Amino acid sequence: MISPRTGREGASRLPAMTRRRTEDADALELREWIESLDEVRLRSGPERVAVLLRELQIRAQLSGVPLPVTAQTPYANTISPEEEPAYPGDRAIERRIKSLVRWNAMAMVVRANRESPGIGGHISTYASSATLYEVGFNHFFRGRDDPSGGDHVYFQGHASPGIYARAFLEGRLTVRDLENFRRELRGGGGLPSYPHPWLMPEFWEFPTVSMGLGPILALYRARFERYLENRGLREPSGAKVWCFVGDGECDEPESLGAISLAPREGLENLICVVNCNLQRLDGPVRGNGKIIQELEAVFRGVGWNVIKVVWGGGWDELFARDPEGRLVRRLGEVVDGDFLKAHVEGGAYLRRRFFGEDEDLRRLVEDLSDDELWHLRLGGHDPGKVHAAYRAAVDHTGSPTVILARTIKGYGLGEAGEGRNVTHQQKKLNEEELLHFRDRFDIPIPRERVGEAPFYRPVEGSPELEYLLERRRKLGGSVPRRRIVVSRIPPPEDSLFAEFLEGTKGREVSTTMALVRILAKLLRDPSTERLVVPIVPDEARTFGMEALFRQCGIYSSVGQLYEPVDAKSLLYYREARDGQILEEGITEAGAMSSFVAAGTAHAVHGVTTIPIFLFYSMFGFQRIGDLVWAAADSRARGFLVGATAGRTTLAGEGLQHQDGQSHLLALPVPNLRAYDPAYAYEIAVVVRDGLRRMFEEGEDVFYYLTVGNETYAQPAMPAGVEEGILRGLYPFRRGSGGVAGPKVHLLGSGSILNEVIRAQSILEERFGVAADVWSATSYKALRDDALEAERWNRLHPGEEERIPHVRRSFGPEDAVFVAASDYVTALPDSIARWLPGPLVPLGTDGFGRSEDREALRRHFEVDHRSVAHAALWALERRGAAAKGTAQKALRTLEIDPSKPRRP
Ligand SMILES: Cc1ncc(C[n+]2csc(CCOP(=O)(O)OP(=O)(O)O)c2C)c(N)n1
Ligand SMILES: [Mg+2]
Repeated sequence: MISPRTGREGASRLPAMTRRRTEDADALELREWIESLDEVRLRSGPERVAVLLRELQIRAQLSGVPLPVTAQTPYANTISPEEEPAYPGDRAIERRIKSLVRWNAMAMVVRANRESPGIGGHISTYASSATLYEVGFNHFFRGRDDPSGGDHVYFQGHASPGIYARAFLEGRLTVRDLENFRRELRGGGGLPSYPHPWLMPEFWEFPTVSMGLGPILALYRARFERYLENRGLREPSGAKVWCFVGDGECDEPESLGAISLAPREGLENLICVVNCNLQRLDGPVRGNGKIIQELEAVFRGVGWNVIKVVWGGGWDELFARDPEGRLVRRLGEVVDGDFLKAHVEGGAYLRRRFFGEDEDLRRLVEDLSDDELWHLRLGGHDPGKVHAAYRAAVDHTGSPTVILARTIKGYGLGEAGEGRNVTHQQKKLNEEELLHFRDRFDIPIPRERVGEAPFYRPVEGSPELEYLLERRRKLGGSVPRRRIVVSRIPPPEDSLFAEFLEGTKGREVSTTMALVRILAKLLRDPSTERLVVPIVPDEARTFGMEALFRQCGIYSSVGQLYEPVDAKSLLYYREARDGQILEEGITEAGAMSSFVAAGTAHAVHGVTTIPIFLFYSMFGFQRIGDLVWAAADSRARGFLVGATAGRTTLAGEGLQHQDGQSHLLALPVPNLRAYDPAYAYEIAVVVRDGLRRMFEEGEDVFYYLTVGNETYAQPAMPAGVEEGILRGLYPFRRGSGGVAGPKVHLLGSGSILNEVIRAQSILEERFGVAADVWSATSYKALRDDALEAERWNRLHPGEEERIPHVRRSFGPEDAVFVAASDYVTALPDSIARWLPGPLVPLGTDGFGRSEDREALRRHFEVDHRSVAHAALWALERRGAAAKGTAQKALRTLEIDPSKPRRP
C-alpha cells in the first residue's frame, strides 16, 4: 500500500524485511495515515474525512481488497472480473435453450389470454429472471436423484410460466399442458397459475406466490434440514435451499423479518436470490432510492454474505479504465427511478443523464455509440456474472448468502413493456411485438406462423435437447419434483391413551395439561419418540411444558455454551445439539414455517416427522392464517394446538388474547380437521385418529385442536362414542324423565360443555324439563360431512338419500336445540339447516374482556343460566311451554334483560 504522505510502498510488500523491521514500518505507516487523517479533519472538517474514506473504500474494493463488513459497499459487483471462474458450459447453446424457454413462457401467457381474455398470467417476471434460473438449471440445482437428495428450490411464484416452459423442453409437460395454462379444469388437465403442491403434487414442492411466504418458509426449511442432521435423522447432505424472491416482495414483513436467524444458525445451506428488476406491480420498488443498496445493508447488517451482481461483463472495461472510481460513484448517486427511465429512453438519454455532467465520464464512453451504451448488459442478464455469484454462494461457508441481481423487468419485450411501469400486467403481444421477440432471441419460427405464438420444442436428439437433458442427468434429474418417500409410522400402543379414556376420577386438570401429557408420552413411545417435533413460540411454560426441556432438550445448533441459571433445578433449561423441541422464540410465523418444514419432511427430506405446534390460540389462525393456508397447500401433516383457547375460558387476559374465532377461521381450510374438545378422552381419540390417518395411512390432512387452561374433573369416556367424537357430535348425557312435547337438545363444546351440563340439571331440577346433552367436538367436521351428503343427494335425485351425521344423530321427533360454545355463534349456525328443529346459538361474538370466567360467561351469555333460559324460550316459542315461562325464568335465573349487548 502506498502511504498518502510519503508515497512509499508499505511493509507488507517487502518480504525480505525482518519481522522486527516490518512491525516498525507497519507502525510508522499506520501513524502516518492517522496523522494525515487528523490533519484533514483539522483543516477541512469531518465531512471531508468522510468523503476521503468513502473514496478510499471505492478504490480498495475496485482493486480487489476484501473489506471488513460494513452496511453498504459501492454500487458495483462484489466479485471482481479477475475472481470470476471460467464458465463451465457452452454459452451459445445455453443461450439458445434459454431463448426457447423465454419464447414458450411468453407464448403460454399470450395464448391463454387470447383464448380467455382476462385469464391473466405474467410474462415480465420470468423475462427478468430467465438467466438467474437457467444458470441454476444447467449448473447448480440438484435433482432428487443426486446423492445429496437434491436441492430445494423456491421459485418466485410469478415466474411459473418459465418453469413450466423449461419442463416442456425437458419433456415433462406436453403442448396440451401448456395450452391449458390457467385452465386447470379443462379435459386433460391444465397448469395452475402458480406453484401449488396441492394441485400438482408430483411437480411443485413449495407454494410461494403469496409474497413473503416463500422466503420465510425457505429459511426455516434450511434450518430444519440442519435439525434433522444434528438429531441424526438424516445424513448431512450438502443440499442447498435456493430461494428466489422479488425485490418488491422484500417489503413483506415475512421476507426480511426472520433473516437474522439464518446467520445466527450458520445456515450456509441457504442461498437467497433477489431478482432486483427495481419494479414491483405498480411501478418502481424504490424510485427515490436504491433497493439493492438498501437490501445489502439489511442483509449484511445481520451477517449474511452479500453478493451484488449489478453490472454485466461489458461494464468491466469501463470500470477498469476509471481507477479513480468516478463511474462507480456516479452510478451510486443515480436513484432507481432514473435507471428505469434511462432504460426506457435509450442510449442518448443514458449518456446525457449519467455521463454528461462530468468531463471524465463523458470521455469514458465516447467511443461507444448510443446503442452500444444502451445495450451494455446488467449483471442479472450475464450468465458469467450469475455463474460466478452462484459458485461463490455454493462454496461459501459459515453463513447464508444473498445474491442481489440487477435485472430488467420484461427483458426482451421491447416496446411491449420492457422496463415500463405497465410491464407486470402485460399479457398480450400483437404480431409485430411477437416478431420483435422472435428476432431478438432468434427463435426458429417462420414469419407467417409467428402471429399464432406457437410453442416450440426442438426435435428429439437436437443438440439443444441433448445438452439440456444431459445437464439435468448430471445434476440428478429434473427440478422441481415432489417425491414422497413412503414411510408408515405404526401408531403407538393403545395403552398410551388408556389413562385418558378412564378420566381423572375427580382430580381437576385442564385439557392443555392432558394434551401436554399425551405429547410427553408420544415422546417416550418407541414408535414416535424420535419423530415427534414439538414446536413452541416462547410459550412452553404457559402450557406447562417445561418438564420437556429436560426430557428431550431444546434444539440448538451449537449446544449450550453457558450454564443455565436454573442448572441446579430438576427441570433446567437444557439446550442441546440433538435437542428435540423447536423453541422458536416469539415468532408464530417462524414456528409455523417450522411446522410446514416438519410436516412436509416426508416429501422433501425423505424422513417423516410429526410436528406438534402449540401456540397461544389467539395468535394462530388470526395472525398467521396465510401460512396455515400455505401449510394446507403444501400437504403438510401434523397437529396445530391452540392453547389458552376460548373467549371466556382464558380469564383475565382481555380483548387481544381471548380467542373466540379461530374455529371460524379454520372452517375454510379444506384439508384441516378442527376440533374443540371438552375432555381429555376426546383429545386422546382425536390424536390417535390423526396419527393413524396422517402417519400410518399417509392422508394429506392436518389437525387443529383447541385446549383450555381451566381445570376440572375429566370424566371417563362413555361407551361407543369414538366415532361420534371424530365425526363432530355425540350424546354425552341423556336427560332423565320422559316428558311429553318437543325434545330439548343441548349442544356444548370445549369447556362450555360443563356449563351445558349444569344447564341440563337446572332444567330438570327447577323446570321439570328433560334435555339431552351432546358434545359438539367439531362443527367443521359436521358441516363438511353435511355438505358432502347434500351435494350427493342433489346430484343423485333418484337414489336413496344420504343422511349426514348431524341429521342422523337426532330422531325424527319434534325438537328444539341450544348450542353453546366459547366461539362465535356462526359456528353452530353453520349446521343449523340440518337440525330437525329450531336452533338457538349461543356464542362469544364481540371483544373479550379482562375478567374472571364466571363474569365472562355471563357477559357473553354462554353460562349455564343463559343456556337453560334459551332452552325454555325455544320451548315457549314452539308452543311447548306455557306463555310467560321464559319471562319468569329470567327472574328465577337472575338474568338481567336490560343488560346492553356490548361488543
Ligand atoms: C401477499 C401478496 N400481496 C400482493 C400480491 C400481488 N402481487 C403479485 S406480484 C406483485 C408484484 C411483485 O413484485 P416483485 O416482488 O418485485 O416481483 P417481480 O415480478 O418484479 O419480479 C404483487 C403486488 C401477492 N401475490 N401476494
Ligand atoms: Mg421486482
